[in-house]
Amino acid sequence: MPDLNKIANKWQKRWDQHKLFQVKENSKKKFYVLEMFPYPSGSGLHMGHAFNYTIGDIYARFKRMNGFNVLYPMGYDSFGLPAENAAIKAKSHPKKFTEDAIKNYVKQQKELGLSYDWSRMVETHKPDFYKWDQWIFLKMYEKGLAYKKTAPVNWCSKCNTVLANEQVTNGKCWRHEDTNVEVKKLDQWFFKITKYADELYENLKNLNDWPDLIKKLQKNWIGKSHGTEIKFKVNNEEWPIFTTRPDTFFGVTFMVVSAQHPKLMDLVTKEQKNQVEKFLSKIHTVSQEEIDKSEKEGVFTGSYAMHPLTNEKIPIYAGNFVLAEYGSGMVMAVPAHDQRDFDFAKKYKIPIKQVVSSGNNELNQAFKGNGKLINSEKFNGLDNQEAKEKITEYLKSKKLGKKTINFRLKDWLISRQRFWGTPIPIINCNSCGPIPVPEKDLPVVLPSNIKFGKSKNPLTETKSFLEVRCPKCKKPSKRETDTMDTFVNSSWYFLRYTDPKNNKQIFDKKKVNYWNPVDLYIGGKEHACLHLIYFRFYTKFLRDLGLLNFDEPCLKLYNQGMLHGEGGEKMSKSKGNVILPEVVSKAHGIDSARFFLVSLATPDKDRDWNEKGIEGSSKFLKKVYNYVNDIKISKSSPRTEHKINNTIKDITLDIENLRYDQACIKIRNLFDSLEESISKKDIENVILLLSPFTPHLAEELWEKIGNKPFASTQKWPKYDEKKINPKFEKEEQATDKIVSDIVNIIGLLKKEIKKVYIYAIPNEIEFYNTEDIKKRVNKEIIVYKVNDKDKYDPEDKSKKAKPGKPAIYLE
Ligand code: ANZ
Ligand code: ZN
Ligand code: ZN
Repeated sequence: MPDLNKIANKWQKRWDQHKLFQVKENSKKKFYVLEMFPYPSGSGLHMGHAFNYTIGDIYARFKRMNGFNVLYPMGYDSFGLPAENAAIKAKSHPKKFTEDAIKNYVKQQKELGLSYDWSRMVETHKPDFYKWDQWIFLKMYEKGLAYKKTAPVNWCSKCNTVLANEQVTNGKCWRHEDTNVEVKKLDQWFFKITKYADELYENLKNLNDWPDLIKKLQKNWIGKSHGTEIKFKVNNEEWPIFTTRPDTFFGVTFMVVSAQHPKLMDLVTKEQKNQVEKFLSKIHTVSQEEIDKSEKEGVFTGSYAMHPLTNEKIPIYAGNFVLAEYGSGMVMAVPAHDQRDFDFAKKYKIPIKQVVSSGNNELNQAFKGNGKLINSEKFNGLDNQEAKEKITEYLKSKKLGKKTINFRLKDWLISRQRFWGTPIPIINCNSCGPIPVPEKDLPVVLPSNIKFGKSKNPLTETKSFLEVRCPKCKKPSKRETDTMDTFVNSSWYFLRYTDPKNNKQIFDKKKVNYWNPVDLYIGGKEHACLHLIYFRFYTKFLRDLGLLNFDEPCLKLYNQGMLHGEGGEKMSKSKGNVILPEVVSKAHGIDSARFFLVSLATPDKDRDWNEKGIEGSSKFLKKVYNYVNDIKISKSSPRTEHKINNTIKDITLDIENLRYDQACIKIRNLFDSLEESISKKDIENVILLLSPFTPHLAEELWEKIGNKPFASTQKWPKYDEKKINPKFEKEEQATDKIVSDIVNIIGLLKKEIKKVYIYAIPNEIEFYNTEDIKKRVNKEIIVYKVNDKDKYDPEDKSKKAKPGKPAIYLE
């Protein structure tokens, strides 16, 4: 019996010694396989993570064997809150937690047999990495894309920091599903991602190999909307109001300004002040989620807007369903044609004026359909779709409005009030204001002598960090103590892999453009509107700096499925169903786990762990080992040649298209039909087919048949079309079919079966290979021609045989 565990150890060591998977730029065609790099958590990897990395590893190995120069790197997204919180608890430094965790990750990942180029590892908490975060910040600042402003922001009291909009779902923190996010007004740093809103939106069209779901989520998030901006006068000030329905312009009966609007109090009259303040104290946030679920509520501000065409006075309300940062934060409300406005008007007894004819005079809900305009002065009688254009044109001619495009996407709030992140390279001078740290002084390094005191961010109390002279006027000043959102690191780490040790530039232009864009990117769908938008933004920004010659970071995105515990539950410590790779390796060998995990379904599907399943895989691999151990290398029969060449043909396509499960089935079938005598070339090919899936076993067998290492770097087998024989193929299909029929019938019968009689029509009899079928169903098999006079057929079943469908009798 082979010891799969020992085999794995042996080959992992040799790969390491020979630096087998290290790559350099060359004249070959490149292929970049990337997995989203992990946050190195203290609890290490479980089998679910192992599954993710196996998906990429199989692809990388396959492409490598197919002659590509494959970049397949790994690194660690090692800044972040968990390490900081752990350090606070233990009164130590997050660096220690982080680096211990990374050591453990590297060890675990090596034990999975992943073929990374380890010389390219990046760790984002190291100054030689985050120096370039800071450099990018300075470039953004230079171009006006990094700025500071006081804004209502999302605050998580558990994280003790602000969050980006992308990090708030359903009004809760992304790390704390049980914690409501509060809105606070704070002075914060932003990146102007909105500069690229249109390109980020429009270019989704060109991402043909991205999952539709992700593209749809990003589209909604960016939210491009065509409409008209109309200027309303409020107390002698102009308010540009955004509407997608200029055709309903004459139906406006009130206005609603966001309860969070910075200028709200300017609109509130003395008489209404009390009422408004009472209302404001009641509402918490005005986020899209809140708007979607909570009841529309508001209060009169005391002010009026003037309708630009009718000169009517329109009352302005403050409301909880208007976003402060969309359009101008005020809407023209048309209760007859918008349901929110309708509900609001009913509640506060505001008139409802129909301007698109619904055919009914009274409405009991908003009419959103199309129709002819009414009550709209000279636009009466127009189709409302046409009226959109006409009214907009008219407003334009009067300089009262214009066509416009609005985006939902907001600028990315990047400051965090926490320690364990990239320091923002800014010095706050009392005389000069915020001054960027000169490039030559980078990196601004996190101090090591810190104490986590009462205020959560020790940077605010660490003098050696804090006190510095202003680069401009040289007066004593203070460093910025906010650090950057950890998502800045993952926005460009994939570029640094191409030149990870460069200490002169962020990366070499030639190198970065040789390897990029990423050809296959594997990761979870939960990043749709976080990382996967940010890294597109960074790519465009760095392109515009002249560093990159491509527009999109990755050509193909693949969302892997989840691995659940036995019984289908999510793997978690509290449920006690976490499967650890170390434990599985010890019991079954890591190759068995790799083979088992990808054989269950295509890698984008969820799957359950299953002890029986892994045992089955391990048994199969031992059978493979024993087969190679026992073979006589001489000649292959035509049938074997056929089978091997046909399998190469199929599997090559299966792997290329990430149908690993199909490939595994075909590998199993192949071993079912191999004979004891086989040619050297053929057995070599069979071993190479195994190599992406079970790389350690493949190396061992490669050596066993007398070859020099390494199987991992051999050429992928080519099939010979001439050896593929249609007759064998028919036979195979017929056998597969009859085997599955027999298995099904036996399953239904629920009685002990010993013999299986098969009655085939005469010219098909040659398709049914008794030995083959017997091997696979494990019963005695007797095959007759239907017209055989001497056949045993007590129930006259043979009459039922048809072409392609022999009859079966069981005993
Ligand atoms: C009048 C109107 C009449 C509207 C009607 C709709 C239907 P999208 O597609 O999302 O861009 N709106 C404008 N600014 C807003 C803000 N800050 N917060 C919440 N809603 C706002 O939606 C644009 C529509 O949303 C605009 O068109 C405006 O209401 C509202 F029968 O104007 B509409
Ligand atoms: Zn939180
Ligand atoms: Zn100064």
